[in-house]
Amino acid sequence: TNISIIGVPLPYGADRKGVDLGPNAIRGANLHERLSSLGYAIEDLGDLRVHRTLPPPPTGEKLKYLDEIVRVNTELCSTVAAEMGKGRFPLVLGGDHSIAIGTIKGVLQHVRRLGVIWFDAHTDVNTDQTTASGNIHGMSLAAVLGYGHADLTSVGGADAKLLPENVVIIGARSIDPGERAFLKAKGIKVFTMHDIDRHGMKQVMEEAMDIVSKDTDGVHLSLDLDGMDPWDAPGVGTPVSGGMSYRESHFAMELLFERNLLVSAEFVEVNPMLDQHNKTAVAAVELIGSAFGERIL
Ligand code: DIR
Ligand code: MN
Ligand code: MN
Ligand code: MN
Repeated sequence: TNISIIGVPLPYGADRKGVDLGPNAIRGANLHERLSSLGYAIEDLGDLRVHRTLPPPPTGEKLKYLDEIVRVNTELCSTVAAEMGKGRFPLVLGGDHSIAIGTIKGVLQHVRRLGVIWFDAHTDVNTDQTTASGNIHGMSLAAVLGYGHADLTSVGGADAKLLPENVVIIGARSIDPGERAFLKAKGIKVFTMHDIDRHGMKQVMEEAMDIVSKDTDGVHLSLDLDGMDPWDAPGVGTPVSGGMSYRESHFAMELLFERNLLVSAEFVEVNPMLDQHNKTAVAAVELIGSAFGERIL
C-alpha cells in the first residue's frame, strides 16, 4: 500500500484555537518513521491552505464559519479523490472533525458502497436545526448521511452519500437530545461506553466490523481522539471522562488491521495547545501504527 498523508489545519468547526496545529503535532510524533518502518511508501502532500484569521461569527449563529469550512472540505474532497484515483490510501490529519465531510465525500467517489467506523465520545449527527453550539464538527456525520444544511450535504455532490446501515459509532458517551432522536430514527448502530464495559472491545469490534463490511466495498475509519479517555488523550477541545483506555483503543486498531477492511482513515481533533507533552499526538501516531499493522511482538 502507498499512503498519501494530507494535513488539514482547520480549527473553525470546533471554534477552538490550537486544533489547527494538529497535523504538525502528529507529524512531529514521528508519523513518517513509524509508517516507513512498517514498509509503506509514504508521500506527504503537506497541508491544505486554511485562512488564518476570520472575523468571529455573530452570537447565536447556527453554522459558524460555514463558508470557510465548505471551501476547505471541497478542496479536501478533490484531494482525497485524486489520491484514491492513483490507487493510494489517503491518511488525513486534522484539524477538527468537520473535515470528515471532505474526506468521506472524496472516498465515496471511488467506493460507492462505503462502510464507516466513527470512533468518538460524541456522535456528530447534529444539524443546523438541532445544534446547541453552532459548531460544525458536531454535524459532520449527519452531513455525509445527507442531512443538514445544503452547503454541507452538497460538498462533492449531494447524491454521493453514506447509508445509515453502513455506519457504526464506537465510544459514545455524550449525545445531545436531537442527536439521540436522529440516531434512533435512522437506525444507526452506536456502541456506547456502556456496551464496551459490558461486552468488551473484542466483541464490540467484531460486531462493528461485521456491520460495516456487510454489502460494502471498503471501510473508512474516522477517529476523533476525544473517543479515548482524556487521561490518555488530554489534548482535545471537548474532553469527556470515561472514555476508551489506551489499550482498548489500540486493541480496536489491531483488530481492524487483522480484518484488512480499511481504504482510508482520518485522525482528528488533536489540539497541542491543550495537550500535555504532545501526549495526544503521540497516541494518534501509536493508534495509526496499530491500524497499519504494528504488533507488540
Ligand atoms: C456537541 C459536541 N455535540 C456539539 N460535539 C463534539 O457541539 O454538537 N464533537 N465535540 O466531537
Ligand atoms: Mn467528533
Ligand atoms: Mn468528539
Ligand atoms: Mn501501537
